[in-house]
Amino acid sequence: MEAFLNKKYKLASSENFDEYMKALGVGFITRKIGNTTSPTIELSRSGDEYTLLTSSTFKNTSISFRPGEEFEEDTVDGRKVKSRVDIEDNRLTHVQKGEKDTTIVREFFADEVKATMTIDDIVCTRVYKLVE
Ligand code: ACD
Repeated sequence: MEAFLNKKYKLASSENFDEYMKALGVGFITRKIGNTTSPTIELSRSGDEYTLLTSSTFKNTSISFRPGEEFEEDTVDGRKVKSRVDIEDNRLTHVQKGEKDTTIVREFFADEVKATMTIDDIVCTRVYKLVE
């Protein structure tokens, strides 16, 4: 994962995000914002703690975690969940357990990050391109 630290990737395409947000119980107005916002994500590391920063014109959020250790997360849409992130090679697997369980797998590459977000039988795919 070292090769992908401190790099900014900006959302370039998104499929099924509205369905994903609906399944999470996100309301109409927030979904509108979600569907028209292109956030930037950036992963950094300090010692064995990683931080994933998500920035947008709407809100900025960040999670800090040690791989494999559960932590409490307040999500951008207002859920309180118990989260855990595992890192394997270039893949970050983020599981959120709450009223609804969801998994976000982020695969890092030199030029893009591919996020696959799953809830129930709904799969949302978001691709972020390296900001040069
Ligand atoms: C991303 C956004 C990931 C958001 C994942 C789940 C949140 C569920 C619903 C979103 C609700 C509002 C979304 C509004 C804006 C989206 C960007 C916010 C960035 C802080 O990682 O692509």
